[in-house]
Amino acid sequence: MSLVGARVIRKEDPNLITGRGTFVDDIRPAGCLWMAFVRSTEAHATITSVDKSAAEAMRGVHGVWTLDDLADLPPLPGVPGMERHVLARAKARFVGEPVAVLVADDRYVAADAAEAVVVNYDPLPVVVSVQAAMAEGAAIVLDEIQTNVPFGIPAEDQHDEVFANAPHTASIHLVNQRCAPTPIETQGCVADYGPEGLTMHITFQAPHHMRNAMSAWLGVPQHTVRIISPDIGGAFGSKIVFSPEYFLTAALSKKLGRPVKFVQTRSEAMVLTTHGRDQVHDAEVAFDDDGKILGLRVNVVQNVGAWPDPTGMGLGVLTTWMTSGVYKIPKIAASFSNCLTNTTPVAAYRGAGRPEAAYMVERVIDLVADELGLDAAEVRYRNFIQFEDMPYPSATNEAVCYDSGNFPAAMDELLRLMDYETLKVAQAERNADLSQPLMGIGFSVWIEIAGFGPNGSLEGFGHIGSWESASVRITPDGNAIIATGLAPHGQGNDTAFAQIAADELGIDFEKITVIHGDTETIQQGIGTMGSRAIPLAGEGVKNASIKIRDTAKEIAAHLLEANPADLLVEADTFTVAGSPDKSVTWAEVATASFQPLQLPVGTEPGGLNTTVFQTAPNFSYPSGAYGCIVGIDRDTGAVNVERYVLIDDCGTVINPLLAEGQVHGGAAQGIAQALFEHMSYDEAGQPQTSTLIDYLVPSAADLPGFEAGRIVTVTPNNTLGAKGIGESGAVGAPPAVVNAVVDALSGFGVRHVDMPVTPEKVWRLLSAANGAADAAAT
Ligand code: MCN
Repeated sequence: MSLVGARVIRKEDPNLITGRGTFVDDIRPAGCLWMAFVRSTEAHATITSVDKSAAEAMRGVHGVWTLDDLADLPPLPGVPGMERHVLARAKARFVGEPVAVLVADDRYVAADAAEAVVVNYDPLPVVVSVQAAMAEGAAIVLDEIQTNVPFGIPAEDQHDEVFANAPHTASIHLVNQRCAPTPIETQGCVADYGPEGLTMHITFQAPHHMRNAMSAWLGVPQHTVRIISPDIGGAFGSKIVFSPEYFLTAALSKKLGRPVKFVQTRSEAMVLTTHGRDQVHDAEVAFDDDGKILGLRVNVVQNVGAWPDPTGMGLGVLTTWMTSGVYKIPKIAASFSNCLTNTTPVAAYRGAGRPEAAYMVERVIDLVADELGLDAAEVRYRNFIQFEDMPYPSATNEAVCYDSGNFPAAMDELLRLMDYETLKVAQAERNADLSQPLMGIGFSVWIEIAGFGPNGSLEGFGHIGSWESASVRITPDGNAIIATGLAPHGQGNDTAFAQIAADELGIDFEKITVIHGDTETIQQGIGTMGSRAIPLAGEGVKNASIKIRDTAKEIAAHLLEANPADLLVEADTFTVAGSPDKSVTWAEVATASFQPLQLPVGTEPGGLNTTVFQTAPNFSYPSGAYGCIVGIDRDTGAVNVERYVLIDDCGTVINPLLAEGQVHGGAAQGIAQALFEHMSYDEAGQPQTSTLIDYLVPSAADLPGFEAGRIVTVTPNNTLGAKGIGESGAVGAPPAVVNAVVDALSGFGVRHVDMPVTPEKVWRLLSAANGAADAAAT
């Protein structure tokens, strides 16, 4: 029986749920010191003085440093010409930016010492919003570049004639608010710089990427830097950023000759860890009387915060690439600008640029339906790219070619599961009954880019390329060890990789161990980003397993005096087809592989060990159709998600249990973005939501029980036929919620509500509409 496609429970869990996981904060080397920051209380200010004397005099403090004291440290790897330093240089540019660092005996002394450092600031004008930062005469965030808009890509053609001649046009202004990634485990690291080099335990998604960058930054050979990403309690994209604290612990460990540790508190994480989203869209759509879209123009402004992070600078590229969504839009003009502000830097967050695109297109489709008085599902059907159109080159950019998908089929399945026709009748009844909550139905038919990245697309990323490494090694007792360069942090990839290998090797699933996350045991790797585990590393595991199996068959055939082509392998055993009594076990073959006299002539000993550097010819494009039903309290404006139906298409599913878990988690984040989460600042740049009291991550009670279905269109870009699914829920979920809310409120003349759709916003809209109705009646 094939394990690919089976609902296998997670290999990882017994360790984790019995408290045997090893997270960074569990690493406590002897003599370890603690690092703490003095962080800016001002959003934009000249640092006029830093008085370290009281802190330096405290017992247990080993040193206090500003950037001037660490002048030998180079800037961090980053965007050329705009590199950030490990500490603020002359000016503070956002609240929470590290101004000074200190090291003490333990975290309590370190925290007290940080309080004792006195920093004087001369405040400067602050820009928080992109509108303020782009205004004439706005305060400049980075003096060295003298502009707040360091990068952007304009549209080649605005398609004016399409818009001038279209029967209808409509426009919409959308704010995709700033979110904090908020994994359960905050960022942390333990650096131990000894005579033989640096060993670092770190919460990082791409250990090899960090090794390469760290060794270059320290100016030491790569093999003297060992990066270990142990168990990681979630990341959602935020642990791929070169945060200053990682580099400082290494530098200070080297300076002091002692291990140095830093683990963010939760409120530090809210301002130190990069944020996500924060885009403003102005979209204009041209369409005909039937609701067929003729053209789409969108201008995106990305708030990148106070320091441009390379992943943050690339978000607009991904958004503009995906502005066609699942629709045939003949003319697209998509442009973006990156804008600096006095806020925490913005970088990758689950979906990274694609949720913003999906949100824009799906709101635009509802806008068209609303303008023409058409059913929102019907307008989608009229514009879908068809199954026969695949592979489909999008009109957005020549790099974007959808590999596979069947959007009408996904929508059919969604409407069937929702029972749409019955729902519409129920909606009409409910909305006419003032004693019942208002009801709204919303859709999101979305597509995203996964499987980062195809040949060439990640070149330059840590000075390597666009692949993932997968090694398979058979031990003499017939067990298999799989090692991948991909370092997961909650996805359950060990289980999925073992399923793939078990099918190819014919070795029992329980006898397969997966390792990752240590640059000493795994020589090269890229890491986790852009839902690439299965399309890249999974495909690599498959190909490495096939290679090993074929070599093993040669040895088994030699031992059995049979033809390798006649051998079958299953249940840990090679048998000769038609002669089941002639067999040899994997353990016997693996043992023989180390015994030269047992091997066929010309076979080297130790050969059941191979590494594949797996590439892909293209991205994979998962897609889906989501439907949401909301109930809105007419008195308070509170939105209740009554049902959420998810139809996903990630091609071949390796493990439905894990794939559904991934979608549930992502959809929870997407629904939370739609209704609850907003990392907000006041006009002085002070964060208003830097604790989990103010920043509303959802609890299980805030979420519906998900109803999940699936369609399968395989990708031609790997032999598994599998696309990534790790970000799908987060990409697809928000628009269905907002579309449902606007649908519920449409009878009150409401055309749009920005996320998060708080009870207050809805209450104000209902009150305004009721007030207007009362005024009209008198
Ligand atoms: N899977 C499957 N069949 C497929 C594709 C995936 O069964 N065709 C299942 C596999 O079991 C696999 C898992 O889904 O283990 C995820 O695989 P994949 O979609 O290839 O994505 P990655 O492992 O590369 O995950 C990255 C993605 C990203 S980019 C973010 S951000 C993210 C996410 O996954 N952050 C997460 N999921 C997360 N899940 C947890 N628990 N924590 C995070 O921080």
